[in-house]
Amino acid sequence: MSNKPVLYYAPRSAPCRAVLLTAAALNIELDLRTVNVKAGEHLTPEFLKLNPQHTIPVLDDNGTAVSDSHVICSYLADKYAGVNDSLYPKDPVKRRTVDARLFYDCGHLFPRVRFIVEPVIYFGVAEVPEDRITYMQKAYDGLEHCLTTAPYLAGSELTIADLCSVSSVSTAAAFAPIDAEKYPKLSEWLQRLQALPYYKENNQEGLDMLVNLVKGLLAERKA
Ligand SMILES: N[C@@H](CCC(=O)N[C@@H](CS)C(=O)NCC(=O)O)C(=O)O
Repeated sequence: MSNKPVLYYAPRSAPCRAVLLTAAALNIELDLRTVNVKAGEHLTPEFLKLNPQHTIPVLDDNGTAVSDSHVICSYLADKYAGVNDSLYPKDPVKRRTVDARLFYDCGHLFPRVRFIVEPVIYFGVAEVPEDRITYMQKAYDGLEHCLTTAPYLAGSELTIADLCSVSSVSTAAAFAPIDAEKYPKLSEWLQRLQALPYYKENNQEGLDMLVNLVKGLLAERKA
């Protein structure tokens, strides 16, 4: 008998929240184990055996270790979605669009988010430089164009690209507001994702914890 897949994660982390959203969309129960990055729990020999790159999230699916949130989400969808493959289509033509959107999150969205929040959490920074906010907002443009003719990033159906991107975008928006006049489609998309029945529990709660932490540290240091 196989056990529930174990997810090593932190509720505040955007990539971890992407996996929680995907698991909820697929109706998969995970065995959640928190990892405290600030305390160095991701650098223990046991954790390094699971993921030598020492990032969270990491999934341990009955002995199969999977790292990187985008890879975990595609793995979960491939393995557990059953006949309805809309979250991560098997058709190579459809899948390539989803993959391109996932890589945009991995290469553009999340790195810009992390350069806003991580220096505050880990390096005692007292202010987010204006150019980081502007640089974050610049990445909204690529999303707006994806959404010109479709409600979701890869077309007419919700995919893991939306779930991975929304964890980054919702975090970004707390620090680099989305101008609804400039990015109307992106603003609507965010509201569409926020209306998912599993969004609050699997993204909003951890997001609120992160935003309160970062804004609290910034306010303390400004005082
Ligand atoms: N591309 C990775 C990024 C994961 C990542 O950088 N996670 C952060 C926490 S939000 C982390 O583990 N930081 C610790 C480290 O990089 O050593 C993913 O999507 O999983």
